[in-house]
Amino acid sequence: MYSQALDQRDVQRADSQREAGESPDRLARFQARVEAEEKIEPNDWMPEAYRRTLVRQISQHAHSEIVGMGPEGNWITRAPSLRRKAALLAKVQDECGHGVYLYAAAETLGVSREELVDQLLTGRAKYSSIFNYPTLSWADIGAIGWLVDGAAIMNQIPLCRCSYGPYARAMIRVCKEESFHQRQGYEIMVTLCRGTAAQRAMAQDALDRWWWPVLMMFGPPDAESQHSDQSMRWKIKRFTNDGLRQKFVDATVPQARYLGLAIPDPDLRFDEAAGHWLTGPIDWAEFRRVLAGGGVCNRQRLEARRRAQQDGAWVRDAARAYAAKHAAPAREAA
Ligand code: BYC
Repeated sequence: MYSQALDQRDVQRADSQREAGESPDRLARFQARVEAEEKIEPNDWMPEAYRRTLVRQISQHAHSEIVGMGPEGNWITRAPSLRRKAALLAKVQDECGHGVYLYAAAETLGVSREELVDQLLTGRAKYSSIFNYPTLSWADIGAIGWLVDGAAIMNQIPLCRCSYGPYARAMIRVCKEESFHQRQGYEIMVTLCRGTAAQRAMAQDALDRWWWPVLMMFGPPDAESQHSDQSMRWKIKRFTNDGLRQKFVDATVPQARYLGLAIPDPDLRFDEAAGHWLTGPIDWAEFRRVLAGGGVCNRQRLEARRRAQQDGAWVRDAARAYAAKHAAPAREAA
């Protein structure tokens, strides 16, 4: 622990030394490249704060994909048919793949995957609030695909144009797969809504529980978002949190109506002049509570990751031993 604290101080010292060497000229040249829509690549010069912002966002995104496998993975053995099981299995595997691309993109910024995973397991890094809610019924798998992946696509399509090349390129493939995820979820909802009264009630119950947490996925309101302004200037983010949330609401309300489901918001109304669906107030106290560890499943989700880390220790040891064994003859031959 003590040596870890020292290492952390060393890292912070190195960061501020790098920051001190950032001349206004260099910063202006960097900003001009961003504004000209040039992609910033790993070996290019970049301000330390830009690098830190990307490591934070990309790694939290990676953690979300990995933690996000848990709530759905829970239903693989209980999927109602072989077809549903195969689709869900493929979706959960895709999410693991997304986590891996994203960790690789973060590593291009000079931070190791081990350090990033350690930040998650020690509670220093966040993951999406949405994965701290439980999956209580099969309809939740439909609602997650439709709403959670729908929100993810809304957020991630603009990230395909992020100024940092490796993140933008990873997002292109991720978004293609997310689109399949969203459709498999919506198809589950369509099937349930065309089914028995009990199936329709199950679909409505899932929408009732997931609607508000999904709106919170887009992050705090713009007025309270600490990072949005700077991330927009750097073209890491292309839209604000509220802007994306509104696009999602506008796209999703008609989908709920097609399903014959009611959005659980008595204040929801269409503003003719603005051409937008306006929601009632979001309970930001709940969002803060979940971020602070007080959600229904926070503890369970982190415990699952810690257990996976422990259970995988022998695989990492074996891989290291294998690499060392093969490196020695190669060194001798050289
Ligand atoms: N949950 O200044 P702000 C998926 C934090 S994966 C937790 O607006 P920013 C999927 C934020 O990190 C979904 N924390 O921040 C996977 C910051 O705290 P720190 C994940 C949140 O970064 C499997 C503080 O609040 N998607 O879809 O400008 C199956 C202030 O916020 C949340 C991504 O990660 C939240 N919801 O904007 C199915 C996309 N919101 O870091 C689906 C990439 C905010 O200072 N990330 N915070 O300690 C982003 O686009 C942005 O990071 C956010 C937040 C829009 C999320």
